[in-house]
Amino acid sequence: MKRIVTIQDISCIGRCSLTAALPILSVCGIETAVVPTAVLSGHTAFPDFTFRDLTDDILPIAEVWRSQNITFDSIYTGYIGSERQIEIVSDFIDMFRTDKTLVVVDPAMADNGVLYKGFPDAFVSKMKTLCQKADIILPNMTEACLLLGRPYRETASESEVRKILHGLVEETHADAAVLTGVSREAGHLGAASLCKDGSYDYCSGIWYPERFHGTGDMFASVITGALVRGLSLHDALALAVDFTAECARLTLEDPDRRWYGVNFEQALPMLMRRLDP
Ligand code: PXL
Repeated sequence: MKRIVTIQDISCIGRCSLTAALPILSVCGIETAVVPTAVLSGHTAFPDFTFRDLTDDILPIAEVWRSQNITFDSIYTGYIGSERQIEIVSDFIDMFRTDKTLVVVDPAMADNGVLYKGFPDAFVSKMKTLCQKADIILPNMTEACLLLGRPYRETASESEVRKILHGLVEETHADAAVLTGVSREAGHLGAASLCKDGSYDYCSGIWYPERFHGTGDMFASVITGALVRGLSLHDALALAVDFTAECARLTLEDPDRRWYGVNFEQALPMLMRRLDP
């Protein structure tokens, strides 16, 4: 069985980061080790929250794992709480990466044109250095614009999307960049990708006109799980887009839906069926 380590926070309530990545990767049939970067009472969109920083636990965990010869097929990083923590996560990648490791960096730091609460502007250039360690990066439009120092625009033409993706691949040297939150036709929302070899791809699903929190984490977890399972980037992209759209549909259908995250749990059977038909 393949084994991933995912490095991100535990938002105790909020349906994001580890509480989403862990069940999604388990459904993908992948053993999932976790390195929690921080424990928050809830994600940073809650009006207030506790934050226990676990930066100083990361390298001791890594050192014990190294002494036990534990290896990973993939290292997948998400929300990281501080610039110092990025440096330590970067050291973690250096400790465990081999020629065969797939390093996925979701630069989870911003949405809707703004950085998440608590991040200084300098966080962006630090996150860019982590992206430079990745095989695949998965920014949304806000994160991509920040990483490239471009002004944020909610919509982008196809040529702008291609330009952004070219910029990302060029400046991070990642094998592939996947840009989420791209809309090319009315009523559809999807993701576009560009590989180092110049191959461009776009997949879309139905666009539900509502802003949902945490969908980037669902998308990143599915694409990582699918790639580790051996799917092509195109198939992984299509699956992640469909899963995210299904999460949105199920959430809108729920009269008791919560404001802070999507009903991804109800979409897990669909993910399982698509991976093991
Ligand atoms: O969904 C991304 C995310 C993860 N973790 C924390 C967050 C957010 C987004 O706001 O605040 C703590």
